[in-house]
Amino acid sequence: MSVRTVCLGWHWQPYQYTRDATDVNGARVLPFPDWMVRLGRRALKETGHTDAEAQAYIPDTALVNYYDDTARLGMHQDKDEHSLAPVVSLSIGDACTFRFGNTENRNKPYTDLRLHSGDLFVFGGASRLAYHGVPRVHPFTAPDGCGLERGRINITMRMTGLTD
Ligand SMILES: O=C(O)CCC(=O)C(=O)O
Repeated sequence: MSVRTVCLGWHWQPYQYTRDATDVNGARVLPFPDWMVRLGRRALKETGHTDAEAQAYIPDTALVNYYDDTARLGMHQDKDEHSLAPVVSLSIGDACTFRFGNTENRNKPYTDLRLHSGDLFVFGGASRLAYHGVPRVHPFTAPDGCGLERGRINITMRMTGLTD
C-alpha cells in the first residue's frame, strides 16, 4: 500500500477502528460530516437500493486516500467493519484503474474499470466483501476545475457498526 490516508469519524488502522489516531499522533478524529451521510444515502438511492435501505444507511467513517502518480493499493477486502452495509466510494482528480474482484481471493476473476473524477461506486450485497484494489493511477487526467491539479483522492464511506 503506497497511498496516504486520513480518516473521518473513526480512525482506521489494519484490523481496527478507534476514535483516536493511536498509531499516528493520538489526536481525536474529526467528526463525520452530515453532508457525507446525505451523499451516501443519495448514492444508495441512485444505485437501486430502496428508500428504506437508504434511510437506514448511516455511514460513520470515511477513509480519504491520496494517490500520487505512482501510488498503488493492493487487492484487499473491507472487512474491519462490523456492519455489512454498502461501501460508497467517490473519486476526485486523476483517473485510476480500479480492480474489482471476487469474494474468495485476490486473483481472477476480476474486472478492471477506469474510475474518473466525479465517479461514485457502490459495493454492497453480494459484492460487499469483494477483493478490490487500485493497480494504476493515470497522471494528468484530472479535469479542470475538479479541485485537484495532480494525483487522485478517493473517499470511501462506511458504516462501522461500532458504538462508543
Ligand atoms: O481508491 C479506491 O478507489 C479504493 C479505495 C479502497 O479500496 C479502500 O480505501 O479500501
